Amino acid sequence: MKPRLLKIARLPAMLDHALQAAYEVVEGDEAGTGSGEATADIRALVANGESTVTRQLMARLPALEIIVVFGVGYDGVDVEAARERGIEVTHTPDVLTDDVADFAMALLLGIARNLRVADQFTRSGAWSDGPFRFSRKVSGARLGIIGLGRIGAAIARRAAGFDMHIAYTGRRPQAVDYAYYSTAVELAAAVDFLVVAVGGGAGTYHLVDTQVLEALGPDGYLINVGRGSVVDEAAVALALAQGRLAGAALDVYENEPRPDPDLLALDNVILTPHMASATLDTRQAMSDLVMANLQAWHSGMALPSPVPL
Ligand code: NAP
Ligand code: 8YV
Repeated sequence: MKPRLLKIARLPAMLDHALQAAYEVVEGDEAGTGSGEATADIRALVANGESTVTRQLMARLPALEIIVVFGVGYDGVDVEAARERGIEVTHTPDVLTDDVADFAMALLLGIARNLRVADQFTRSGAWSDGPFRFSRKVSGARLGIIGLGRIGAAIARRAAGFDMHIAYTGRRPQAVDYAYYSTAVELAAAVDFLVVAVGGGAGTYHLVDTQVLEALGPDGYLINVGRGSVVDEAAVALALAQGRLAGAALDVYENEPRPDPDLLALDNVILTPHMASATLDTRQAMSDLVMANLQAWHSGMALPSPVPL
């Protein structure tokens, strides 16, 4: 008999198939099981980077031994509650870093050069009435990165290829040649493009607020590939509408899958559906890492990618 596993998030078909081959997959939700199935023997739970795994959910799963997150971000998992119970938590770092950094640059270039509106302009025939308006030069501009971790550092490496002047903020300075600012406000005041590459959770909630947007200013651009909770989305919509911010390109939102409705009508914004890591190659690598963590746990081996202590 296959062991039973609780799945509480939508996963790509390739991972669903791999899970189904090894487990009896019980489809559930963040409140427990959706179908009312018994959960007393469930020892493994699979979630994704956007999932919430509360202490209450864990309490409904008395045999739970491992929470496997399909994603690098695990801010929705109550890791402290898991530790108290000796439940392992794993995630999928590194394998998605390149894609997310590539996508951050695509968003940055896209909003600076106005790609979304330029495409509409060409399709609509408006070009016959004259040329498209000027856009913003990226090469040589000043870039600020909030969160110089795996993804932030990969963005910096790519931006160096555009001769950008790179600065960052984090909880502490790192041994790198980029300029360090101890606060997001100071960083925003010093750059043209501000990229959020930090994870979610209480420590980063609304790190980008009205004050940071004011510091970035009417010629500044905001890009978010980190977590929606890091940015005060209503404040961004207001600043864009009032011309206090030049543009924003967002892949993540406070309330997914519904971006703040005030953003939808604006021209100076690009909105993508949390897709920065969603290439076929990377989804396969993330799926493989999920399965590798489960297999290691089953055979009592060291887990390939537990969340850091
Ligand atoms: P990481 O290596 O852990 O990097 C996170 C960085 O954030 C660390 O360098 C950390 O540096 C910094 N940090 C933590 N708290 C901070 C704070 N309060 N203020 C400023 N900086 C802070 O993680 P990663 O692999 O780069 O991933 C980062 C995040 O990207 C994930 O957690 C996830 O939310 C997001 N993500 C999004 C997508 C997407 O599809 N859009 C895909 C993958 C990941 P210090 O410790 O020095 O502060
Ligand atoms: C995924 C993410 O899209 O890794 C993360 O933290 O946010 C993204 O890579 C997500 O986890 C899959 O749903």
